[in-house]
Amino acid sequence: MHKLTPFQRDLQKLIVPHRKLVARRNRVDPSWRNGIFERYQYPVLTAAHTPLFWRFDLNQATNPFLLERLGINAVFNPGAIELDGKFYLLCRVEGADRKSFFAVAESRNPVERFRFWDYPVSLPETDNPDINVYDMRLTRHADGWIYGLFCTERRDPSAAPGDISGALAQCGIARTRDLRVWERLPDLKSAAAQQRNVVLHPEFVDGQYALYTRPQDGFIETGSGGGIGWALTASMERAELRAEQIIEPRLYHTIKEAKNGAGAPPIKTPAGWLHIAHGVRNTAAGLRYVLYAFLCELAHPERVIRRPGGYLLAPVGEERSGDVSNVLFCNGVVPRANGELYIYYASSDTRIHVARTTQEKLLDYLQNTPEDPLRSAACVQQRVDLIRRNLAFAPRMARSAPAP
Ligand code: M1P
Repeated sequence: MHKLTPFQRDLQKLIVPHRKLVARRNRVDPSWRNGIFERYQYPVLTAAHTPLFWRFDLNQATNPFLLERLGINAVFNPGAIELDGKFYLLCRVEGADRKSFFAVAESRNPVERFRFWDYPVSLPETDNPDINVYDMRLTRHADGWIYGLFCTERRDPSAAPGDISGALAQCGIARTRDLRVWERLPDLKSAAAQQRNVVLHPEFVDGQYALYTRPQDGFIETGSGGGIGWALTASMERAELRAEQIIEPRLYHTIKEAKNGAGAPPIKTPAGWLHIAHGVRNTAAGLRYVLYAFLCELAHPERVIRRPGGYLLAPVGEERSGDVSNVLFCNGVVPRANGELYIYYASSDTRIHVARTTQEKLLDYLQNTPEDPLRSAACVQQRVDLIRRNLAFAPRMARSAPAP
């Protein structure tokens, strides 16, 4: 039998586990139960899922030690879409060099076996080249295009000479029919110094394109201003916002105290537009990002009509740690014709997971979860009301305090 050379043996040691990882089945995590959504045992994509031929030079003549030449650091924050019965994740892939780029992974199954296309997305640049691009939201718009709105970051031209981290974040815009060929359009023009987490509404509103925004001034990390904004533009080919109205503000001592941002494009349901967004608060250990949901009126997508208190999804287990720990982020949800919803979310800027629910359950959650009453005493009252109702209904559940 033909004996493998040491190089071939080393290559096999890469190929075999990689194949196994990409083909791995994913099951519902039986240890999680809140009735609202199901978690899955494994992440759907990680840096280790990226093709070996993106990372290694596989030619023994030019790479005798089979060294990794272009490492991948993380795969996270994907836009998501279903096309002709297949599921596509437009991932933020971060190289070992810190630059992010976009790459498509596809699967026939929404929870497992995602495989990257051979090449990442070749995103055309504008006259002002992006330094970093990330977090694309995919919107299948009523005009027939699939739009990708993403964050484009460039060095702040007004930064002091010694300041090499001052950056300007703006909304980049591209569109496609097939996720393969992309047409780059001019960046969004708005009055805000910083603009991230911009999401395109899927339908025309008053004959115009409607955008969820996050206008901020000043320093990129928290800035001032913020809240989820709403604005209209006549064209996406020269998208320009005149006025932005904050429709979903930040609030003191809530999960969205420091920042919030629109996530996936909203989902149209009979009860309204369903949003999954992220909220950020400060902790002694740094910022904590969680996902939350709200519902907007069908005829007036700028009017929030339901705001369940607290978070929908927060990091648990391995989700808690990574490059930026204590972060969940979502910019892609796939609604299915049968009412299922697949929420793709990233944990700690490192890997991608999926949660499964249904439109019916999420609407129940949105319509019957009480709002955050904003004070401890009022929160206790909310819980006491629930306990009372439960114990009247099921008195045998009561556990009185042990006698002193
Ligand atoms: O590191 C957490 C997230 O921080 C930014 O999100 P936001 O603008 O809402 O603070 C983005 O860089 C995002 O990609 C990242 O996951």
